[in-house]
Amino acid sequence: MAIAESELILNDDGSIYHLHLKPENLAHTIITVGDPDRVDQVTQYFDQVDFKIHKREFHTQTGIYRGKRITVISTGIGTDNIDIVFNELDALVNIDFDTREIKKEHTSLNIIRIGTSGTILPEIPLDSFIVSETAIGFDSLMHFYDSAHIQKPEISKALQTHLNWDKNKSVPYAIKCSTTLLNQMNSDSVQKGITVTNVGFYGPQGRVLRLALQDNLLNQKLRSFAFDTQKITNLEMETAGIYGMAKMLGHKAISMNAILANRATGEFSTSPKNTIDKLITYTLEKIISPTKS
Ligand code: R1P
Repeated sequence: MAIAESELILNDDGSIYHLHLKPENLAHTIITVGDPDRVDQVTQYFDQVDFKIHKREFHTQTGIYRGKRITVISTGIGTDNIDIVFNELDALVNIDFDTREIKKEHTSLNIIRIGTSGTILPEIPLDSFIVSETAIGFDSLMHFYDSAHIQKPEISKALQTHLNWDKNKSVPYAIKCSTTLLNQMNSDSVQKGITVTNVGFYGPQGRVLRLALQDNLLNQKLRSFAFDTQKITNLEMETAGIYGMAKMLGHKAISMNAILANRATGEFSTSPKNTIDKLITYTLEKIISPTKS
């Protein structure tokens, strides 16, 4: 059945509503970044860039890195944007824009986030890299979808008990990364961890400027939580949404985090751009390296 014009909105030029992309503009390997300016920071390493567009916070470039076609897209901040980006990326490959029907053959995308993040563990060094093996969402995005089958409720339940979670907050959801992409991106220079995805940067991540918090001990309790010996390593704002949307839609996703802040020691990186650059070149090399099983 054709999807109505109000549900799948296409622009006059045939591109998808927010991202302003047409199917031919998209590679099947996609790097997402939060900051629109980081798109150029990634594609500066490409051999060629064949396509560029920007609309709102969604900047996209598609080009070739060492023979591999890659699209780099900025999502802006937060899982509300991830809902838009992932639905539209999926529509670009899995919905026929002429008939507005779901294609019979499913196309799976490989999606890699290159983002910044803060650690809550004092022993994790500034400027190091964390790959999110598990993401726990403190936002509510997954609760609007039929998503129980992709969640890990045992992790979420253990965390809610440990945190004495306030019932007015959204129930945390836990989702695993793609094992294939984890194996591809992992190395001795990257630490695996559990990433918490927050609904804000300040209060929701325990930062106090002028406002009092509902739970002053949140980060302290997050620090003492462990599931199967794995600890919560870092906080950011997109990964759980990315993992959830990718799993539900049949895509592979992995989140790479450059640790710019240590929330336990109060330190912030003195060379954030350099650290992000290193994570970008690391990730690009891993993308073109042969896949381990
Ligand atoms: C907050 O400053 C932003 O930085 C982190 C958070 O997830 C949030 O989007 O990631 P990016 O640097 O990729 O945007």
